[in-house]
Amino acid sequence: ARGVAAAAEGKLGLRHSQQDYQKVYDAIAEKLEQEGYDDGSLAPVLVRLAWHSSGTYNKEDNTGGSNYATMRFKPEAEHGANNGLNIARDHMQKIKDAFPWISYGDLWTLGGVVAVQESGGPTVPWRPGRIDGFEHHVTPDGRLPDAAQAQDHLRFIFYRMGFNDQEIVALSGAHALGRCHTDRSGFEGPWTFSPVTFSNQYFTLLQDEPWQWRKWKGPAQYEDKKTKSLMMLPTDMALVKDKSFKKFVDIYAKDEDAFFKDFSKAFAKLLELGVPTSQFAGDAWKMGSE
Ligand code: DDH
Repeated sequence: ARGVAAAAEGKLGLRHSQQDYQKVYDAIAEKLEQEGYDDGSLAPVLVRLAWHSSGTYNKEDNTGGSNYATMRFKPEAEHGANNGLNIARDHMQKIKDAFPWISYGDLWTLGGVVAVQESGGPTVPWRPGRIDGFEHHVTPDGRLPDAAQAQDHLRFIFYRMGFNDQEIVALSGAHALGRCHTDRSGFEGPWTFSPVTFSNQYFTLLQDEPWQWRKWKGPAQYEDKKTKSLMMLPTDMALVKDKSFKKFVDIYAKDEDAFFKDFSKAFAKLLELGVPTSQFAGDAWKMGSE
């Protein structure tokens, strides 16, 4: 098993230390804020890149996941779910140019960790070891969730990755960050009032606000009755319609620490899907900009 790790290191030329990766972390962190882009930060779209590059995993045949960074290849870049992620990939290419020794899979997943932590979220343990693969590693379209569907679909998609109901709800809390774009998914608007701050507001809003169908020409989505400035997808609302999911929404709405703890665990697990343990040199690190 160590042989594979050694081969991976050989391919990279040498083994890099935590301090080397911390420099990459700092370079990503330094460029998160982008005046004029969305709500002023690239963090949300970098989290989405990390998630979509990992969420293709299928535990049945061990295909997909973050190992090979296959979204670099046209077929996967063009999967409908990945619309707009070219913005995140192009941005991360500038970091890659400055640190050419890092693999794309490590870079994109580290980007997700930086984005969550620098937006005020929990520390997410992370370690390097992913290797760049080939176009034949691209998985078929349809492995990421379809926002128009409901609880059965969520379970079908996330159980395939190896997650349970609690982890599905915790991961969904990432929608505290960011917004939907009509030219990417067709949906429109942010989930929370502070879309560049990682918090449990997604859950408090899901629990407390009255939501109604938005009347518009776009795809079916919900709006909050009071301000009509927030949105929920049909898959988001499934978390309060389904009893087993709702139990965890209530816990996370009440207890932000519980959400942070569970999110950190589930997100770290997500980012390692499809990576053979033998490619990791040791335990995960806690990175950060102290
Ligand atoms: Fe998501 N997500 N997501 N999401 N997601 C969108 C944006 C963002 C679904 C659909 C959409 C997760 C789960 C789900 C983020 C993180 C995560 C958009 C809008 C759609 C649609 C894209 C656009 O128009 O720009 C669905 C469906 C699910 C589900 O079924 C569970 C998970 C698990 C995560 C995660 O990171 C762990 C983030 C962040 C965004 C905001 C992106 C942005 O540019 O802003």
